[in-house]
Amino acid sequence: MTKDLGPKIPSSEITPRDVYLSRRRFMGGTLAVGALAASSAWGATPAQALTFSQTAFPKPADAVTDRALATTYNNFYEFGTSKADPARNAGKFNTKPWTIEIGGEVAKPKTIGVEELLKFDLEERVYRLRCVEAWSMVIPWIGFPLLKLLAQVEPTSKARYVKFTTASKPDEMPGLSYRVLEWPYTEGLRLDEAMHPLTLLTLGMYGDVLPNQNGAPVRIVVPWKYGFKSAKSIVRIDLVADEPKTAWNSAASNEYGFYSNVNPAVDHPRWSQKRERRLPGFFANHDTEPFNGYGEQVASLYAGMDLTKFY
Ligand SMILES: Nc1nc2c(c(=O)[nH]1)N[C@H]1C(S)=C(S)[C@@H](COP(=O)(O)O)O[C@H]1N2
Ligand SMILES: [Mo]
Repeated sequence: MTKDLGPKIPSSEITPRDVYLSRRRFMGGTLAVGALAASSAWGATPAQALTFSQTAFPKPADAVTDRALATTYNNFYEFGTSKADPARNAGKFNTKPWTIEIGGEVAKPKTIGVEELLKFDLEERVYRLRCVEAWSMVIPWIGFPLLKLLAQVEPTSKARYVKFTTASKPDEMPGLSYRVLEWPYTEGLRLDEAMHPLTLLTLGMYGDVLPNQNGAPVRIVVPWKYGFKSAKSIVRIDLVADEPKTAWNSAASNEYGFYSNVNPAVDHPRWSQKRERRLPGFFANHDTEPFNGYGEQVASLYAGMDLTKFY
């Protein structure tokens, strides 16, 4: 089923693979990169390798972003608003034990621990992450399609949206003292978006569990949407009838729509979305692609919708 889910990347963007990928190809099979990460100069979380399978999931031709960058240049406002803050301030964030409560319009509400989530078939997905601020990275995430978890709770016929609520631990998250957003950070998807096989419930990256600054222990990654839709450190998932309020949409609905599909044709009111800065570059160096390059897989979800109105 996942065979033809890869993004369309023009061959002009093909760059030599970085060390990570060549090492990976060399090792093959189940990865054992724990040792690689154990030298963790790249973040506060001790590295802990995950076991996952090499799936047929196609990799984009883009070079994978250096893990040191992906774990030190973050948006996670609960730990501060500058890009370096999360890696600096997330060291005290305690993610053990951790459970997600799933409820709302479901036949079988449940509470599930991270240990249980780790027992799903984990796979690696190399996805572009495109921030609404017009920068992007390419990250090897590890997780499983959210739909597998949602199927277990049996959404009722009233369930049309999914709301994600994330952690709010004032003693461990210094950013919560600043009312830059309504806390806890919340996000939402339409049910069919949440059930799309590209939507990944994510437990790791670069072969290891998620570092705190990247949303430990569990986040989602929705690769065709701006990065803020990918809520970090999730504690609750509710199936709901109506479009839920979300943190960024509540803060400035004219700037951050509910859908927030990556769309070069719809500018942010304060800047263009036509191009993006693939980090570590300093200048816009890539054209932004509709749906972040995943249009073939997801455009049909929006058939007939005016995406300038539902931005
Ligand atoms: N709880 C929470 N989740 C969040 C955010 C946040 O501030 N708080 N920032 C979002 C934004 S704007 C982006 S671009 C991505 C960044 O993920 P990364 O740091 O793993 O690259 O996380 C998203 N998820
Ligand atoms: Mo973002």
